Amino acid sequence: MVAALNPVPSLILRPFSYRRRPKRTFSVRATSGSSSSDSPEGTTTSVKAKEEGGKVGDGSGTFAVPPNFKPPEPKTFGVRPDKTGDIFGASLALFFRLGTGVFVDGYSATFIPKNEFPPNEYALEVSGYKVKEASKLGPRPEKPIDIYEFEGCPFCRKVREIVSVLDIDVLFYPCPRNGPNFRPKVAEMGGKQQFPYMVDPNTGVSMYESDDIIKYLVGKYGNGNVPLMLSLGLFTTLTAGLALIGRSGKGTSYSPSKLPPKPLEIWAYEGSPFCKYVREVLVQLELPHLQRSCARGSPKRQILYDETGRFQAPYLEDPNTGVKMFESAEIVEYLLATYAIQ
Ligand SMILES: N[C@@H](CCC(=O)N[C@@H](CS)C(=O)NCC(=O)O)C(=O)O
Repeated sequence: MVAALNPVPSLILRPFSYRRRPKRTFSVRATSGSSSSDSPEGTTTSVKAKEEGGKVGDGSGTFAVPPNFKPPEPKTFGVRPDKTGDIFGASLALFFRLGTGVFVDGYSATFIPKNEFPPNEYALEVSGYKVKEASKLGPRPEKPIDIYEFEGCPFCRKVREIVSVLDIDVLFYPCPRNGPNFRPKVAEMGGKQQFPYMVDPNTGVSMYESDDIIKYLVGKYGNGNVPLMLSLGLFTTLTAGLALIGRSGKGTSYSPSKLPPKPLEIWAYEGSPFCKYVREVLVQLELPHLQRSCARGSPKRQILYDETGRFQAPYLEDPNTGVKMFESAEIVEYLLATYAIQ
């Protein structure tokens, strides 16, 4: 059977309110035959999933929580001892990219004595002080931007950095090498397999070329200025490439997986090594995921705080199983147990 995955972000992700969570509105239909093109507003997000062991993208929605699954206790800035090398490798990116993707545009921080800080408000705590963080956001996209890319690609990294800097939410369609679903979809939409590829369902604009995507996004959803570290041409691309060496190609090639009917949701940002470690596996398994970008200074940190009683990234919400969890190492184990074809 050939199945069609029809994520229709335009239906579900109506205006992002930073107080109220948008309703998840992806619908997937399993059909035999060609992919559907009847998504409202003409967005080209339907995908013809290729069969792989009869399991890829069957749209059945029968994904179960792994046996004995228990969400782990969150440990902010804690590294599980067996993951020290992985997190260290992922942290090297911060050095090469001078922290680009850690802070939202126009970031500022105010130190307030702990006892003067309002309760129930998110803040980083630093030796007796609460750090109130803020940023300056541009116009907000009503619907998340679709980006087709893969983790181990320097050009894609540049675009992921600007996404975090602008604090915009993105529906990522992973395109690892040999990925059966979204690589062919990009060729179908744009004419060639080149990554990153962006589709903005708010304007109907779609494009290749990382520098063009960056300029488009800062023009539309920022203050029009490309941050210095993303404006240095070859130097930017070289350092974005060096940022990947600590993970030696992780998140580049496809591992056989079951394609779920609904995109996963991940609270994450490019500057976090813990998030990077998780995204590598989301990409490797070709799992579409809606990133709720939440770099330092993002007002969305308060939303997660209100929902869970804390802020910590990454945080995974899987609408296919109902699982919600913190902790990068356990998130990776969960993803492999639920979606990898062994
Ligand atoms: N043990 C956690 C650590 C995650 C973590 O500490 N993430 C940082 C971002 S790199 C965070 O959320 N810090 C809290 C904050 O920024 O307020 C994991 O492996 O996921």
